[in-house]
Amino acid sequence: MIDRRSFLSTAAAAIAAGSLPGVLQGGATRRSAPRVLPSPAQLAWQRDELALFCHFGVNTFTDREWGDGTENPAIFAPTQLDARQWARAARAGGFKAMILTAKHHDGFCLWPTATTPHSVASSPFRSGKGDVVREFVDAARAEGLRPGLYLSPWDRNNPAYGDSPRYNDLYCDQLTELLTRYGPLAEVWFDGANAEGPNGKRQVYDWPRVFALVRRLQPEAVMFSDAGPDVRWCGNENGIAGDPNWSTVDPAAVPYPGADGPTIGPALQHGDPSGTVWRPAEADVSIRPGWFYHPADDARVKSVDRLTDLYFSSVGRNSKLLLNVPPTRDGLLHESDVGRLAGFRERMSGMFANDVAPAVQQRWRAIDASVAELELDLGRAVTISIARLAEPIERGQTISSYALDGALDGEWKPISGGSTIGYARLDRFAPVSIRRVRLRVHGAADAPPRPSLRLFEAR
Ligand code: FUL
Repeated sequence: MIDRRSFLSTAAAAIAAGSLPGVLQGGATRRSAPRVLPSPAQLAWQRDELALFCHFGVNTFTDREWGDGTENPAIFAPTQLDARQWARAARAGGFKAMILTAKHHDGFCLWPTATTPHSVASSPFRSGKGDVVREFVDAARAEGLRPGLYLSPWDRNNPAYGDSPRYNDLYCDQLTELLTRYGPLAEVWFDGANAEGPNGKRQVYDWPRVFALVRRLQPEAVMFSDAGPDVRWCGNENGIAGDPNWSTVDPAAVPYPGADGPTIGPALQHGDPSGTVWRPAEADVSIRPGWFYHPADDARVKSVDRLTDLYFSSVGRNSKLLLNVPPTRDGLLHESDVGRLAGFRERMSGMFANDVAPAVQQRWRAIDASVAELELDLGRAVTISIARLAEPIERGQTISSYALDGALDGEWKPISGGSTIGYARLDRFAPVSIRRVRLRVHGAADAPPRPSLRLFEAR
């Protein structure tokens, strides 16, 4: 007889937690619409797993998080700026992409733009001849990393801001410069902040125009904002993706960047199994308390343990980790931060060094229309403490719950279990000795695809 107990108890627990409505009550809903699939750019974005975020600009020199736009460009004076050092540290940490704040809310442009004098061209940096964006993209590529750029829609300096058509033209001109001067970009990042307040300026952004411009000028880049269109925000700035976390969403649930309301948070965190667009979640977080560098935070850089937790709560929950490591006033990453990145890489290499089941025969069979199982006999007793599950997302996302059981000699015992899998699901558990393993998966709207399962030896 088939033992469904552990799977059912996992699914029941998920339903009790409100994360799996209807899985057991109604059985699987068969899918009638075509599967929603990721684009090649979205797949490449997800496979990077780790991207470094660099918040750098006038705030670095004023010790603030949000500049008000009145900063004098003369304060922007990094004397040892070395973007290659940033890129080397990122690469050494195992990162595959890197995103720079080309312009933050203060409106100061890190490239010599023709749209405003409020830029590096008016600063002492490289005697007004410098271009941080150029140095950044060149350094990223030289280290094999894919560059991306952040261009804040909110601009507290530009006089056109609030005069909607005029600012929209200017914003598109700035984007055009960034998208045409610096070669291929992997990601274009639009944050959702706009805090002018009740008596402040009201700017109505032309998002369809912005998105169409990026698509036309950089068809291979993914666009991030709360609302996508390619990658969505995970709903918090703590690097913690939702559970469950579907890469599909209902586009009406988060209609535009910066949209607010009680339903937005859950929609960003969890996605929607019957969503009609592929829009995976990106989990952003800073290695320090703030996004910009503040000397007072030098002793508050996240530990290797914390960074490891973040990997599990982002990549390990079908998301991507965008970790901010802000350059200092010198224009270098601080040695503490560089050390943490290297320590993180070392920890990862140790944790994922010994896959105990790389070439073991696996048996895959359907239990019924919505449940299937993978069974492995490792041929020897091993002690494991991490499981890495993955769904073939190039064919969409289907699995809505899973249960992992192990057996040494006798009966199956639960090891872990949960809701969605997607690109990756990472489970950590107390070391357990097993010889046989069984992974049961439930498909939400289709028969579940064969997942991959990797098990790592406890160290
Ligand atoms: C937010 C901004 O307000 C923060 O300063 C930071 O850039 C963060 C990543 O996005 O919207």
